[in-house]
Amino acid sequence: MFKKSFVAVVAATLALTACGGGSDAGGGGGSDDGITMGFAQVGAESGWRTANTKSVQDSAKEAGVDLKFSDAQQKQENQIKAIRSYIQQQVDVIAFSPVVESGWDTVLKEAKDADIPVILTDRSVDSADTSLYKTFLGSDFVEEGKKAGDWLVQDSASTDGPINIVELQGTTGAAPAIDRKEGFEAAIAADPDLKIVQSQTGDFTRSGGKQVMEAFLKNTPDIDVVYAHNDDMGLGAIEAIEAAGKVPGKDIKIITVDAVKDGMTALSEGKINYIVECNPLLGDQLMDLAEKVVAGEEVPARVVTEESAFTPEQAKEVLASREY
Ligand code: GYE
Repeated sequence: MFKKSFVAVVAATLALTACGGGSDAGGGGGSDDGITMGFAQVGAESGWRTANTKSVQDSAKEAGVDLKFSDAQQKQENQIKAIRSYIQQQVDVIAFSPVVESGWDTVLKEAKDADIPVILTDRSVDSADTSLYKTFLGSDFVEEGKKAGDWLVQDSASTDGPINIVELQGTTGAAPAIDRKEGFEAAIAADPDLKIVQSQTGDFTRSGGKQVMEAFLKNTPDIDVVYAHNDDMGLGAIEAIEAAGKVPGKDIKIITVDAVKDGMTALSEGKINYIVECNPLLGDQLMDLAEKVVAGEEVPARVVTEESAFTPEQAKEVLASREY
């Protein structure tokens, strides 16, 4: 305890000294000169991720936040390394989007012991000790899965007989994969005709979605619906379906999550039937939370992103003005 506060005092003194040396604003301490954020990104696996990275980088620039950015290539060990290096560099705040939910307690404790606040963005962790991070900013993935399932229940209300669904799951162990599955399953339970006959991970990538869909098409007769946990896997599935001589959106219906431009284009062409939106533009809210957390202000423990969903007609309307 003593040691911890001593380290904190020394760190604060160093920070103030650094401020006094180079700044014109001077005085007051705190964040006059902008804060330093270490951001450990998941990777570059999807269109959503690319838009999210750009949003974080643009917002940091605008807010005068000195951003240290790393790309973990979808590997937890790379993210842990990045976080440890941010701790060593004594950044003011660490933000990250955990590739999987489990296994973070040790490194989060290290950050806490170094008095560096952590913000979870986009994806969450399953740590029982919620004091290990200040807040979680991102979507309600269970809700997204529910919206996808609800649409299917409605869409198939007038159809008789079994409807065979194949599911392309996101990265195994990732919060959006776990939650989008859970929400979807809960919603389709309303109609006993709706059955998931195959379910496998495509790792949130286009190539993963294509590969898994090719296998499904070979080994599973009578596929009626694809539920893909993101647009990219759905777009990969479209390629596989077309290569097998079938018409995506007609012979096999497709539901995805994200609503990035490529997904919305396929939706407007009728190749995808429904997209549940997941908003990647979290940068501004993240910088705002970071500044508050560093200043020692209270922030809500959970900040949920607002989102909608799109039909092909709605996609046609908004496509031209879509930012990402
Ligand atoms: O849906 C997917 C990306 O965590 C919400 O990750 C994010 C997901 C997003 O790879 O496209």
